[in-house]
Amino acid sequence: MSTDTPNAESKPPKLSAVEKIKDESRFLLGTIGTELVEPSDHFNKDNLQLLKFHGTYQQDDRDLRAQAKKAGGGKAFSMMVRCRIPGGRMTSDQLLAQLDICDQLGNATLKITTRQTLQIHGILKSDLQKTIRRINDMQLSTLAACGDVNRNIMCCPAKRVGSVHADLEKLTDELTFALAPQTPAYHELWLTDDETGEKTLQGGGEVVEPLYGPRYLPRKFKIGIALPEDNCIDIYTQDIGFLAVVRNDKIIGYNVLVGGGMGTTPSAKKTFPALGKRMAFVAPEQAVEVAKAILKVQRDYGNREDRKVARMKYLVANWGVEKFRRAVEEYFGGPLADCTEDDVTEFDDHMGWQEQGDGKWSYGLNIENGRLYDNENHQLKACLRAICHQFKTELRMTGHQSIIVTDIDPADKDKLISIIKEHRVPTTEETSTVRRWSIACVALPTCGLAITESERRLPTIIDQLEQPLAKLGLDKERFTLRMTGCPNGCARPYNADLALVGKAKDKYTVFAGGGWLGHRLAYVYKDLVSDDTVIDELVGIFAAFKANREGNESLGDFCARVGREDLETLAATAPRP
Ligand code: SRM
Ligand code: SF4
Repeated sequence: MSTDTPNAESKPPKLSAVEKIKDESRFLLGTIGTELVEPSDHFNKDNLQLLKFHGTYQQDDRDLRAQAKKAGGGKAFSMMVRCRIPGGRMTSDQLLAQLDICDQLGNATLKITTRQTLQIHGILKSDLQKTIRRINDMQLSTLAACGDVNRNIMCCPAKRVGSVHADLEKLTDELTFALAPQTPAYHELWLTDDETGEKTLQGGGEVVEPLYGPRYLPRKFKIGIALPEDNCIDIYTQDIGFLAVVRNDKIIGYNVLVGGGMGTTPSAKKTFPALGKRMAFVAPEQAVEVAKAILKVQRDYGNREDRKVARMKYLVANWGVEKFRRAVEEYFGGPLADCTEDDVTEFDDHMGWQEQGDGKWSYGLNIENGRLYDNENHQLKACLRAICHQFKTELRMTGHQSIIVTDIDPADKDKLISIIKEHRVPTTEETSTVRRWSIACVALPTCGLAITESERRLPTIIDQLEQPLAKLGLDKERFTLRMTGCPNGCARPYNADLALVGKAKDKYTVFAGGGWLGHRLAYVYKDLVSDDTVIDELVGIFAAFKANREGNESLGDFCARVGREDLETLAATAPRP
């Protein structure tokens, strides 16, 4: 290490409680096996931390809490099970299997997440092993879907012929493989039959986790891979972003961004959302080793005492990107080149029909907030089942919680649309622009950290925005609208054109001035806006935009240009629709 790179050993460690749990867990085994065979309907505290690494969270239905308390009962516990589906790519059979699991063992819904994967809610503890096993039977995994490890890697989901997209997907798969935890605990807990439940770690050799070590990372870790003309995976919000540098239709390398992240705790000033910083250019064959080097820097120097500031973005912010890069170079074993000037220029959500370049077509179907369910209005699950049975093609999930059906012959395009319509699911073309470009996190009733509604509230907010937007002539205007039920930022609100972030009961912070390109942080427009005035606040912003925009500037660019105070004044005086 160079002299101005702090030495890992010089740090006197006063480990956080979670660090101790990881350290003593025998590589994530803990006593999960014993608890699994016990009749209790929930797991105890320490194992809850370890279960995350296996892709599952213990939750309770918060809608039922008060009722249960009144009746003298306890919480209605269940497990959320999240898959790891790199780049969101899955087969029709895999989606069909997930739909079966959610119907038979879960709460009959599936959630497409903001990181291109699937979550099942409402799994009983007694069905957990069966659920994880069935997911693995379909060649999917839940290992490292959550926890202090590298999570599901995001990659542009567009299906295109040619080396560019093939290389993006190859890198996604190589990174997934190279950064996967190696512990045999996952296999032993979920994929072997052992009636006793007592587990002792088998196999693994001397070094069970050569990359992570016994304490894994200080915190969760996220990677995204994008093209400059298509930042659909929000590269500036990732711990590591690989931005492809393309010359003559070939990827010649990647500009590597480090230290992005959204989560913040407003009461803790030391926390903040951050955009990734441009660190270095790497050749394609260096990318995996550089990712490993970055991960090792975070592993050895990231904060293990205070989980609030343990994400890599704080290390990058504390050191500055130059010093961080020098540490990466030391682990990598050589100097890295400077970034090229290539940066993000567009964001394609891949909705509607797109040509793949091989004579076939992909259709992006907008899924409102990623929730797949059937009700009296539409049969979304049944629709996807019918599509899977009919076409048996590959499906891809987007970072905006939607789904792309690939490999459709031109002759079958009408058939696909008629299946969608038969199930009364709105096609992308029938979906308003504001709805199409919106996303919301899960929040209530399953998320234990939710302060307000999000996924269940945003659709009705949009219902009330559609008419005013049309009256202002802004109904075709593209802007990202993102909502979260707390400041953790699971729908990446802090770089959107507009965002609502749950702050107190039925009160939101309104953010403005980010943008659909995702390369600028938004500012707090107004805090603690109550639910019954939030529509009025948003319509005020639209009216100000309509009356004062310059040329073709986007909503986010307009809000960033005028700034918070002027935006407030303009919103108060602009003619309302
Ligand atoms: Fe998230 C915690 C849901 C993407 C930042 N997130 C949670 C938990 C597990 C709540 C908990 O800790 O008890 C939520 C489970 C809710 C539920 O009922 O299912 C949850 N996060 C989600 C998902 C499902 C939202 C969605 O509706 O799609 C997303 C799953 C992604 C995946 O497939 O892996 C999800 N979470 C994100 C993102 C967006 C992203 O990664 O692109 C972020 C912001 C980016 C980032 O990481 O900085 C995000 N989630 C957080 C945080 C704040 C982390 C921080 O650095 O402060 C937490 C809380 C924590 O870790 O302490 C959190
Ligand atoms: Fe839960 Fe908050 Fe994430 Fe929404 S943003 S899913 S409320 S942790």
